[in-house]
Amino acid sequence: MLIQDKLLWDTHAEKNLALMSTLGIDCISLELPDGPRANPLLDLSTQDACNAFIRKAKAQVAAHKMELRTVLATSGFAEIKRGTAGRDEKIAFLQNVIRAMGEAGIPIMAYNFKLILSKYLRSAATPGRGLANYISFDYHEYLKKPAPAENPTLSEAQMLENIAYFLKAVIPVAEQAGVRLALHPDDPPMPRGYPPLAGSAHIVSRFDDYHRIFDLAPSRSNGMLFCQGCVTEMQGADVYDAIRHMGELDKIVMVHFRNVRGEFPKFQETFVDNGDVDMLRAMQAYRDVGFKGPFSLDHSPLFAGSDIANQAFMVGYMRALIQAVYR
Ligand SMILES: [Mn+2]
Repeated sequence: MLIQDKLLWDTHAEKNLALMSTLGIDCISLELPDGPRANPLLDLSTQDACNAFIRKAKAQVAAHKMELRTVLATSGFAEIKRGTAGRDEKIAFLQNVIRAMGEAGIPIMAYNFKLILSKYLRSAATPGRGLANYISFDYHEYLKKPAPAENPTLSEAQMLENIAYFLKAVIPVAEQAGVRLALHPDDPPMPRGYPPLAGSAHIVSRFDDYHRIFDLAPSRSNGMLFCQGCVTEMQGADVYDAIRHMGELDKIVMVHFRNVRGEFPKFQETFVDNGDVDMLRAMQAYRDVGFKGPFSLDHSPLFAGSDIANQAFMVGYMRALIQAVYR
C-alpha cells in the first residue's frame, strides 16, 4: 500500500527526496504552476514542453527509488472556477499536462473547486498537546474576523456550471490518457443553508454533492480525493460509512489520511492519534473496499520543527496501520 507526500520542487528537492525515501515514502506528488507561463523559469505552453517537464520530474523521483504518482492542480486556476477570460487557456494547459501524464504513466491529478485557500477560512489555532497548536475552525469566531469576500460573489448555480464546463473538457482527455481526477472537498465543508464563506458558494461541501458532480461527467476518471479530515468535519457524515460507500463505487482515487476533533461548526486538526476518528477502523474500511493507495499526508499540528517531526510521525503511524491491516 502506497504512502505519498508532496515535494516542493525547490532548491532542497534533492535533499528532501533522499529524506522521504529514507522514511519509507513510496510516491510523490508534484504541484503544478497556475498556468503555462506562471513560473517565469518554466515555459509549459506546448505539449512537448509539458511532456518534457513531466518526464524529467518522474526521472528525478525514480532516481530515489520512488514513484511520481500524482500531479496537484490545487493552487490557483481561478479563471476555471470563476468562468472568466483565460479559462480556456488554463483548461488547454491542464489537457496538455494530462496527456503528458498519460505518456509517463502518472495516474492521478488532484484538484479542488474552491477559490479561497483553507488557511484563510480559519479561526485562531487551539493549544494542543505539548508544544503543538491545532489549526482550528469555529464558525462563530471566524465570523468576527472573516476573510474578505470574493468580488463578484459566485453563486452555487454559477460554480456548478463552471465545474460542468471544466469536466466536459478534461474528463474525455483523462479517460484517453488513463488518468483519474481526484476532487478534494471544500475546507471547511459548509452545510446546506449557510451563506457562502467569503463570497464563493460551496459545491463540494456535502457528501451528496459528489454524486451531483459525478453525474455531470460519468466516468471512472471523475473521482474523489477522500480527505478524511474534511469528510469527518461534514455534519451528519459517518466517516467509516463514507469510505465504504465511495470505495464500493470505486470513486476513491486518493486519500488524505488525517484526524480531526469535532465537526462543523467547530473542529480542530489534531495529531493522527488523538482525534475523533478510530484510524484503525478507517484503515480496515479502506482495505475492505479494495483501496490500494495512495494514502497521503495532509495538514498537521503546528510547533517548532513540526515539518520533519510530523512527516516522520505520520509515515511511521501509517506504515504500522498498513502492516497491521493489509495482510
Ligand atoms: Mn485534505
